[in-house]
Order: sequence, then structure tokens, then C-alpha cells
Amino acid sequence: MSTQLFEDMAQSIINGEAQEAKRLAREAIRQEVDPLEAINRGFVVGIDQVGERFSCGEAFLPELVMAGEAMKAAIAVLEPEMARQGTVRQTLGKVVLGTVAGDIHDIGKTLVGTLLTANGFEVIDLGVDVPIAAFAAKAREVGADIVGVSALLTTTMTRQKDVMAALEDMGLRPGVKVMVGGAPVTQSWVEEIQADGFSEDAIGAVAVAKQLMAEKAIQAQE
Ligand code: HCB
Repeated sequence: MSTQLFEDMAQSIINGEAQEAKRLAREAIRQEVDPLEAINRGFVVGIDQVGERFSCGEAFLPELVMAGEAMKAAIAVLEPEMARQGTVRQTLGKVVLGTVAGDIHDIGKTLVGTLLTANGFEVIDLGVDVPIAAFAAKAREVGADIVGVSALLTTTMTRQKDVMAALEDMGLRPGVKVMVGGAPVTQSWVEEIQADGFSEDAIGAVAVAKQLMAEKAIQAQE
């Protein structure tokens, strides 16, 4: 098949066109293109480009959000097809994600979830205003590799520490890595609570999550 379809897929993500991305995903199914190949050679190329442009200040948050939404729309079309064909998309790791109790900011957390999913992580998004115990309970239930804890208020960021304590109490640490984020979160806060990772943005969160998975693999060999 021509590479034009893959190029159009990448472009639909760069343009943040969810409808076009869905149309191209359906076209790939119609042309019997391997859905995994469509994701990796088409849509992922687009989201990577948007991510790089965002990192160097050439693209801004709305473009990132729209690209993420377009990516989600395309994957939603292709995932049932992958399941039907029995193709298993390689999962890099399982992430339980949420915004802490008392906090309803969800834009950044959702963006982190979208980009983690787009990059091959399985994400269980608990939403906003999530009770401390729910993070730990879900992590145990699904066998999470990473728990991502978002907090946007100085009054709620202390709950990131509480989530870590709850994981510790359940005996899940250090196997379950904790990645924190949100506007008030700083490196010194991360060091104080001894979280495993922190990122100021969603692209960085993907890199941190990959790094944490690499650390887990090394731990498993020891
Ligand atoms: Co809100 N709010 N807000 N707010 N809000 C902030 C957060 C202030 C900083 C604004 C200010 O005063 N300058 C402030 C907090 C001050 C503080 O505590 N230091 C504040 C306040 C005070 C409040 C209320 C208390 C206002 C009031 O009602 N009096 C109230 C609290 C409600 C509550 O949660 N209980 C409130 C409400 C709201 C909404 C509802 C109007 C709205 C949220 C809508 C929604 O999320 N659906 C809102 C918004 C939009 C903001 C600002 C303007 C933007 C937040 C945002 O979406 N940023 C924010 C000011 C600001 O942060 N600049 C303001 C964009 C995203 C992409 O960035 O930082 O959330 P992010 O996420 C990044 C990054 O942190 C990282 O990656 C993300 C993607 O790039 N990341 C993670 C995030 N989570 C991660 C988890 C990981 O594991 C890893 C990385």
C-alpha cells in the first residue's frame, strides 16, 4: 500500500482533526492495514512531532490537547479491530492515574493519561477528587506499575504524600512507582515526599514513566 495513508494519519494528528483521524483509521481497516502498523507508522509519528514542537515552544497547549484528542479518536476506532484480530498491542506498563481528593482540576491529568495511552501504556484513570485509599486499592487490584498523582492546589498537594503512605501501608512500595505532577509541584517537594518521579508536562510524564519502567526492570533482575 502507499505510504500516503500513513502520512495523512500523521498529518491529521498534527492538525488536531479528530474526525479526519477517525476517517483515516476506518480507511485503514477497509484497506486491511494492520491496525498496529497504522498506529505506529501513522498516528504516532504525528503525536511525536506535536510533542517535539511543544517541548521546544513551537506548539502550545491547545494544539497538544487537540492532537491528544485526535489520537484518542483514532485509537478508539482501531482498538476493537486489534482485539478482533487478536493483535496485542505491546503494553509498556500499567498506570493508575487520578487527581487527589478535594481537587477537581483534570485538564493536565487527562492530558497525561492521553499521552501515556498514545505511547503504549495502559491507563486506568480514576478521575478527579479521588480518595487516598482508592489510589492504593486500585493499584493493588490491577497490579499497577506506576501510580500517577495529580494535584493543582497547595492545599491538596500534601495528599500526594498520603497516597504514597497508603501504598506503603498496603506493602505495595517500592514495586509500585509513584509519579507526581500539577502546577504547585516542585523538585524540592518531590524530594521531600520521596516520590519516584515528577514531570511539569505530559510529554515529560511519558519519558518519566518509561524511565520508571526501566528502573523496575533493573530492580526485578536484582
Ligand atoms: Co483552578 N487554580 N481553582 N481551576 N486553576 C489554579 C490551579 C491556581 C494556581 C490559579 C491561581 O491562583 N493562580 C489556583 C491554585 C492556587 C494554589 O493552591 N496555589 C487555583 C484555585 C485557587 C482554584 C479554586 C480554589 C478557585 C476557587 O474556586 N476559589 C478552585 C478549586 C476547585 C477544586 O479543585 N476544589 C479552582 C477551580 C478551577 C476550575 C474548575 C475553574 C478550572 C479547572 C477545570 C478543569 O480542570 N476541568 C481551573 C483551572 C483551569 C485552573 C488553572 C487556570 C489552569 C489549570 C490547568 O488546567 N492547567 C490554574 C492555573 C495554572 O495552573 N496555571 C488554576 C493546564 C494543565 C495542562 O497543566 O499543571 O494541570 P497542569 O498539568 C500538567 C503538569 O502539571 C503535569 O502534566 C500536565 C500536562 O502538561 N501533570 C502531571 C499534571 N498532573 C500530573 C500527574 C503526573 O503523574 C505527572 C505529571
